[in-house]
Amino acid sequence: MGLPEGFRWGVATAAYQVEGAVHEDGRGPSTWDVFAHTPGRVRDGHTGDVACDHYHRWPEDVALMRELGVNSYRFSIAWPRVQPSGSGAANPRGLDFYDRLVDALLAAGIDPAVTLYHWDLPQPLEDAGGWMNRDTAYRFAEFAYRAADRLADRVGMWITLNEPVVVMAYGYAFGVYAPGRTLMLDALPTAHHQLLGHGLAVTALRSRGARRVGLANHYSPAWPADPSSAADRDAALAFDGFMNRMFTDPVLSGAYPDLGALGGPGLAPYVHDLDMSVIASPIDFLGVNYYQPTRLKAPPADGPLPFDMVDVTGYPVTGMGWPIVPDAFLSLLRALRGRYSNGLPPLYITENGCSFPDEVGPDGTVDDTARIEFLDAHIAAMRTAIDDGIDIRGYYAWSLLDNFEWAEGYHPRFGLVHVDYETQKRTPKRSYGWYRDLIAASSK
Ligand code: IFM
Repeated sequence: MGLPEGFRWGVATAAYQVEGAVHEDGRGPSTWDVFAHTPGRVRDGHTGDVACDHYHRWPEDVALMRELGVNSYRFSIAWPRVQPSGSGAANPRGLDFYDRLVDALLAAGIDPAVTLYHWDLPQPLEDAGGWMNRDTAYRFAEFAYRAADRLADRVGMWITLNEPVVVMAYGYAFGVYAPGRTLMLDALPTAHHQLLGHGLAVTALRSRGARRVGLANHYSPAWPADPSSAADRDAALAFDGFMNRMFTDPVLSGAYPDLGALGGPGLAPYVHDLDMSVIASPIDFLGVNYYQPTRLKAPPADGPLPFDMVDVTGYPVTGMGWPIVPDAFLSLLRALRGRYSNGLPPLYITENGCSFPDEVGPDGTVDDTARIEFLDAHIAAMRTAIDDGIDIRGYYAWSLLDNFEWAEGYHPRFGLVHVDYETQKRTPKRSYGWYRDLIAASSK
């Protein structure tokens, strides 16, 4: 079976990871500016201050995308550019940047797909409690309104949140990402407040004419370490609820999954009347970010969580050490369809990709055969899912450019295009040419 009509082949980035220019045109500080500038938080003290300088070099980057042949670019809008203090009137100069970018993309035949929240919370909102504070959900909807007010006439696709589970877990529970809080299970309210922000933003976006609205979740198939062990199977189920269901069930079916395994009262104390119906506002698509499966075993009796993660062995790994398992991607897509059946909206693969320690060779090329193999196998898995009748309408490779990989700084290289951070020279890797040919062939 072929791809659906109008299938989107894209590439993705996020503001803090590529833009740089953190002090320009009235941008305020975000949690990631503060976190990255705190000694010991990011490997080798790297920060997003300059990143890929996409804020200035976007014309070159749009030209790279046009040459690549993608018909969509997924990027995020930095909230602290639009509302430097996190609320109030929009900063027009901040929005001007995205306005220019959107126009240039459209002129190049590339449809913009905008993410509103890819983790760069304005620091003044964090100072007021961040996502632990219910009010942040309302501030987020206000930001969504202002962004759409300026751009919804030209932006066809809006993604409210990117991977809210990562914000909750890495940002507020374990403290390895901004804002670096270590609340463990007390971080749960950040799940509800992000989802409430999503639901409120859906309405705000539509009120300004946004045509297609959804969110992008991170999914990881949960494998019991020993499938014959009931305790390991319970651990995998608990992880599945936490990772794969907590941010999807409420949106698609209006209720949280059973979080009893986490102990305590779960999310009930934070849910106000009508919240669940706001969160379940109909969406037009679900964004799926997939990288790897996770293996779980029962935790020790005094463990803080109802699961322990163990290495997935027996597979090749990426530069991050992540196991490469395209079959798990296919089973994830089938599981989503099985779980939500008719309630599942069309899917877009909003992120999929891998890092490797790519280097420019003496002949000036970057031979990233391993990335080509990764992408080839995962795209094949997606095509099998489409053949199965799963409604998948687009695939965005993560990422267009090598970029700031959060707590790992610039060490991992996820791009189809190599970036020399000393000179900002862009060098398309072999995978760029491979993806270009794939897109051209599938468009015939
Ligand atoms: O770089 C990140 C991105 O910001 C969110 N999804 C996972 C990617 C790779 O870790």
